[in-house]
Amino acid sequence: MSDTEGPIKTPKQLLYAVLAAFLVPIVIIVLLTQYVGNLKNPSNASDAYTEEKVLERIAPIGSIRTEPVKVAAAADQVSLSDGADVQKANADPCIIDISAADNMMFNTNTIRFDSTCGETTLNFKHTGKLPANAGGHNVVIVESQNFDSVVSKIDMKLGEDSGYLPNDPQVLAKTGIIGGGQQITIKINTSKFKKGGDYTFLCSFPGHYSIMKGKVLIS
Ligand SMILES: [Cu+2]
Repeated sequence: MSDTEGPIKTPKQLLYAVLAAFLVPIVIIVLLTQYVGNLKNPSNASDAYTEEKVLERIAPIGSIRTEPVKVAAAADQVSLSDGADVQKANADPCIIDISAADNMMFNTNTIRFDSTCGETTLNFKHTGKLPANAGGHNVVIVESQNFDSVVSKIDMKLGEDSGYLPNDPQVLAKTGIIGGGQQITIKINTSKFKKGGDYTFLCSFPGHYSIMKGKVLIS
């Protein structure tokens, strides 16, 4: 008869069965709690949508910095006076960056040619907004003693690309006239400039040269 009454046959077995009936559910609950707690933690899943984490995930894989930005930054650092500093900002002494804005001023009063360069690259940028035919600028280099003679030859009929100047031996170098936002580059053979000579750069847009001018130093 007692065989059919189940597995518990002694008081000791009954005691274990009762204890197990309490302890097993408690152990299961504790384990479940830990399992759910761990779901939150691995790799900080709960932080996945913080601003920092989102920005980290959508961060661009690279960025591009264009050269004009760098030129503008270099020009901003120097004030209006010292060409040597303009070139110091540009590591290569054979490259000269110079600019002018709608206020009819170059960003420097001095540019410096290094006679050992042979050929110097001159980058000129119009940082203003006026179009070339209304407020264009350029860079012309002359011997200072020929300044008046050269500006007397300015003639708008010659066109913007000529800098409104004829091809004249007194014009040692010139760029075309450019408008706001434009940039122009010329190569200048600096071997024809004498060390210690007196040279001037100017803008040959009619009326500008009286204030848009500066010294070219040859070192
Ligand atoms: Cu000008």
